[in-house]
Amino acid sequence: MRKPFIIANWKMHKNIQESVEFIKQIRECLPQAGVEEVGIAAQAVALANMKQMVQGANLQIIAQNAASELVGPYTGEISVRCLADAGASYVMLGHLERRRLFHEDNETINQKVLTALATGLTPIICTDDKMVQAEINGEIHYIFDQLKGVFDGVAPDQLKKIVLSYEPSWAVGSSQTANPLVAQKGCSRIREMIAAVYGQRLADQVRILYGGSVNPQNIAAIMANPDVDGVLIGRASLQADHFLEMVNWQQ
Ligand code: 3PY
Repeated sequence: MRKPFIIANWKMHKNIQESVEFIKQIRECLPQAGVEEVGIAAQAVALANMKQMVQGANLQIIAQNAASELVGPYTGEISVRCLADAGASYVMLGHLERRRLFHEDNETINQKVLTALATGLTPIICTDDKMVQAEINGEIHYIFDQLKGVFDGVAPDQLKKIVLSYEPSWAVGSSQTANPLVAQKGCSRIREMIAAVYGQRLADQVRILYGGSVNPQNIAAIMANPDVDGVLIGRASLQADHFLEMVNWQQ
């Protein structure tokens, strides 16, 4: 049984005070940990303050990026060690905006994945829609290559813990309507790829989330798909009442 995982991706929107205030507003109204996992991916400097506010609530603190090296002369980078110290339990890696704006490639993301795993921080590996485009053009290989590169050196028992997400580029940071069928198709293709490389048993255990234009109106339809185990929410997660509506989508 894969537990649903609902994540707010705040990108670079909230400062420390706003992040803390948000947690104060929502922490009493979160679903039970047994029912669903909830997380917020915030700016690194806000994580420690946010962690202090969580106080036993069902809320994971998530970093949005990390350095690929564990320690060393990398001015301006933030290590997974520091993120873990600050209270992060997960780190998002390879988000479309990192790939598109900061030119991160599969090799870099793979290095970050291995470094995170080595320190006990669980990676949330983001992938985009190259698969769907390739499929339309009659080529369905690209996403397999992309994912294979990102998983290089990841052992099967490590894979079980990893979370994946599928975020079509046209839906990220846009107000386009997310399509539940596209969400299901993307997530199921990724699961097929995992099954091809790691076997069906492991593929059935890995959580695969959908990201892009999720909002209170469409979350239930997206979550109703058998291969969609959760969502990464951009803009619609910035308002506490909207986020609460979405984490309580089952009610
Ligand atoms: C979006 O919905 O814009 C996202 O980037 C989710 O990660």
